[in-house]
This record gives sequence, C-alpha cells and structure tokens, in this order.
Amino acid sequence: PSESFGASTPYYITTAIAYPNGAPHIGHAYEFISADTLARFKALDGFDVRFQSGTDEHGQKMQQTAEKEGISTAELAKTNSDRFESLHTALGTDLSRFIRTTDADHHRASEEIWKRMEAAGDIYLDSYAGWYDVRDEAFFTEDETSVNDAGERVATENGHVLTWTEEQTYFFRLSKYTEPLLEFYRDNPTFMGPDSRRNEVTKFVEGGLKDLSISRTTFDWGVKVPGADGHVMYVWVDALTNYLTGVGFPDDSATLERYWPADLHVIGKDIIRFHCVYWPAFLMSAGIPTPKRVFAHGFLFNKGEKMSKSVGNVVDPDDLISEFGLDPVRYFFLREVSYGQDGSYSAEAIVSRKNSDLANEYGNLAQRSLSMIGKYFDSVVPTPGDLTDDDRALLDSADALLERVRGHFDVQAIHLGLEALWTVLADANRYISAQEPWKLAKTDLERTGTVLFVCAEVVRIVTLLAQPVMPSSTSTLLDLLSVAPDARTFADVTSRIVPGTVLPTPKPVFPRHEA
Ligand code: ME8
Repeated sequence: PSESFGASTPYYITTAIAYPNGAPHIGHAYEFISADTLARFKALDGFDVRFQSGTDEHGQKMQQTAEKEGISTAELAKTNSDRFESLHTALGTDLSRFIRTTDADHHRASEEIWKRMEAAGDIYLDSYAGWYDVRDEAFFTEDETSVNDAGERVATENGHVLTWTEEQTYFFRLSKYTEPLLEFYRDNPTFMGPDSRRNEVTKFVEGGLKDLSISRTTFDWGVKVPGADGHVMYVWVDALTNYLTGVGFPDDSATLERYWPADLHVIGKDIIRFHCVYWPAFLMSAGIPTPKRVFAHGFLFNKGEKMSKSVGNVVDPDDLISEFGLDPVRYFFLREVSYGQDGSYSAEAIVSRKNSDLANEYGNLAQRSLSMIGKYFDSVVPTPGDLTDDDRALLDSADALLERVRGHFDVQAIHLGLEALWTVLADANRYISAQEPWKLAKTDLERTGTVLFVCAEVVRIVTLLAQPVMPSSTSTLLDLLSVAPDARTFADVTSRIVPGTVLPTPKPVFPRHEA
C-alpha cells in the first residue's frame, strides 16, 4: 500500500490459484506466506504493490469430486474456495484481490484472450484421440505412457492413471512458438527463477512443441468457448488468464496499463511448464506483454515424507498456527527452507527455530536492551557518548543490512535475507555479552547508555526489515521502541532512534514454546 497512488512504481505479484476440490494444506500455506512476504517487502520498499491469489474452479476433476461427494460443482467450489480465503485471513496475507475463476469478469477476460488468439490464426478445430490425465487435465501421447503393475495405462512422468479419450477439440498452435519462446528466454535471462529451472524448461522447448488441445466437450464445468456450442475451455487456458482478469483485462485499461505485465508469478515447481511455456505463448499470440518473472518454489514434505491423505500426514495449516503461533510458523518456513528448493518440516524443527532463533537470539536481545533502558534510564532512550570501534562495527553491519537483504529479495532468496538479519542479531548478542552493560551501570552510566543505544538501534533496524516475515510481532516490538507508525518503511532504516524518546514498559515479544 503506497501513500500516493501514481507516485510510486507499481509492482504486481501473484500466487498460483489453487484447485478448491479439497481443503488447503501446508503446501498452499507455504506459497501464500512466501508470496505475502515478498509483497510486503516491496510495499515497505516504496512500491505500489498489487497482490493477488484465488481459486481455480473449473475442470473435470472438480466436476468428478462434486459427483463423488453428491453435491453440485458450484457448491463444492464455493465451500472450498471459502476455506482458501479463510486461510489467507488466518495467515495475515495482505491481498488486493481474491479471485475466483467463476467470477463474471473472469469469464469475460477468458473469452477475450481466446478471441485474440483465434484472430491471430492460432486456434483450429481438429479431432483428438489420446490418453487423458483427469487429475492434471493433460493429454499424453502413446510414447509418454506406460503400463503399471495393476495393468493400468499411466503417464510415465507422474504415474497418474489415464483414460483413453477421443473428441473434437480446438487446438492452439503451440508448435509455432517454439522459436519465439527460445528467443524470449535468451533475451530475458531473469524470466525464470531460481536459475536452475531455466535449463530444464529450455531443454523441453528445444525438444520441439506440439500443438495443444485447448477445449473439452466431455463435460461442461468451464468457461464456454465463444461461438462454439458444447466446448468449454481447457482449464489451464482460463486459469492462467486469472492474472490478467485481476488487473482489469480487457475493459479497465488504466489499471491494466499500470500493473501489467506482472512483475512476479509465484508458483510451485510442478506447474513451471504451464507458466513458462504455455502462458508466454498464449500472451504472444494474443499480442499481450509477457510477465517479467516466474519464480518456482519447492515442495514441502512432512518429516521428509510426501503429504498424502492415505499416509494420514496431511497437516491442517490452522493447527500449526494455533500450536506455534502465526509469526513463528511464517518465520520457520521462510528460514528453514531454501526458497526454490524442497523442504521438510516437523514439530521439533519448528520448536527449535522458535526457541533458538526467535526467543533466544532475537527476543532476548530486545528484552534485555529495553528492560535495561527501563531500569537504568527511566525508560528514556539515552544519548550515546563517543562510539568505540566495536560500537561502530556493529552499527555499520546493521546499516548495511537494507542493501544486503534487498539484494537477496530481488532474486527471491528470502532465506538468505533472513540469514543476513540473524547474523547481525548474533553479532549484537556477542556485543552485549562482551560489553556487560548490567555491570557498566554500576560504574559508568554514560557508557552504559551508549551500549544500550547501539543495541536498541540494531533491534530497530532488524525489526524494520523483519516486518515482511512477521508482521504482527514486529509491529509490537516497534511499538515498544516507540517507533511512530509512519516511520516504519525501509526508507526509515537510515534514520536513528532519537535520544530522549520515552519507551513504554517492555514485555517479551518472542516467548519460548510451551507445549
Ligand atoms: O496447481 N508443497 O493448483 P493446486 C509446496 N490450480 N507447494 C505445493 C505443494 C506442496 N506439497 N502442493 C501444491 C494448481 N503446492 C493449479 C494452479 S495457476 C494459474 C493454476 C503448490 O491447488 C503448487 O505447486 O494443485 C501450486 O503452486 C499451488 O500449491 C496450488 O496447487
């Protein structure tokens, strides 16, 4: 949220839109937390941020799940979409829009992009026969399939059981975009992150692209193909278009011009092909600019095991939040998992981070510094005397944090940004142990004041920069430092706490975990 719309640079960031055919799980929560942190970082860094998430409600899988549960597809979609929206609330996500692909404006946007691709001569009708994966809504050619132990035809790449399907469908001339896409990747080396993903996508495209079946006639739960009775759009055509719908495509050209192309699509690693191959090809065809960057995070595993209903290790994000607290959970996932790689979580690992990183390293430093200012200086921020080399070294490393952390966040290396903050917290803890202000207070009150000023200042800077990850705890801590609500952006990192400022009574902000 910016102070004046129009003054600051726009930044449009999205998550994938989830399938609401079941309840949200930790993987979804992880994606929302990480994207929210990236969005908040940009907002605090002065950008006019627009942040979108939502639900991907069409497709055969939704229709089949609804039939199994004996409810209408619309009801299934609404019930579960509401659960995803509640999860955003529980996670403290700061969304500009929660989009549902059943929204009226989204149907309008999907029809429009279809018409533009058609006008470009990229859509044609043909008959299709092939192996269909209902779960991923994707077709496979014979050579991409194999037969499993149970004698079922499965997709070789993911083991999903396939059904033989024959129908007349519309096709998108994806083959035509093989060269343009390769050129696009060459010209835009930062389009895909992390870097390691670029090779795998480029290789796939270099292998040559086949035209893509983009309509279905065997069910009707989808966006109707304009002018073609009985056809609904392939779910990925409308799903990807949600990113455009949310910024006013096609009617609200002011919003569209301001926020499109998107700055960042945050997605999981299993849907890279859709975002890095199909999506730019659709957009090129429709004459719409391509997004600036797609970043794929890894998958989360429960103690190293894949989460699945049959194993019974699917954890409800709400349970984690009520057990450990929202900010510790947000911190844990972003610090523990290298963003872009797979990660594992367990209750023990969360407790360990909560106690060592938050309660010990961060909370104790803040609590000791603030309570000594209370005790020795009547809760008034002391005026620092001459700075020693140690004082200066610590302040310099805190002052250098904004540039360092920003550098990491620019390439979505959230974990490295956090590591940088915690390195300075560790330095500050060593500093306070070495300076022993509680002893100094008996002999040299001026020096005590200088040490506590330096500590309070380090806590302030780290806390400003930790806001995107732990919005609520950092807000409390900034209150305890009497930092005014309008002095909490990254532009304020370079100012200093004003000596003479009166502080409220300190209280612990990062308690140890109690089972
Ligand atoms: O893919 N760990 O929806 P979805 C981390 N509707 N991330 C995970 C995960 C895990 N265990 N499981 C899933 C879809 N995700 C499509 C997207 S976008 C135009 C359409 C991530 O509900 C997954 O990678 O299956 C994806 O980014 C998001 O959760 C939604 O997954």
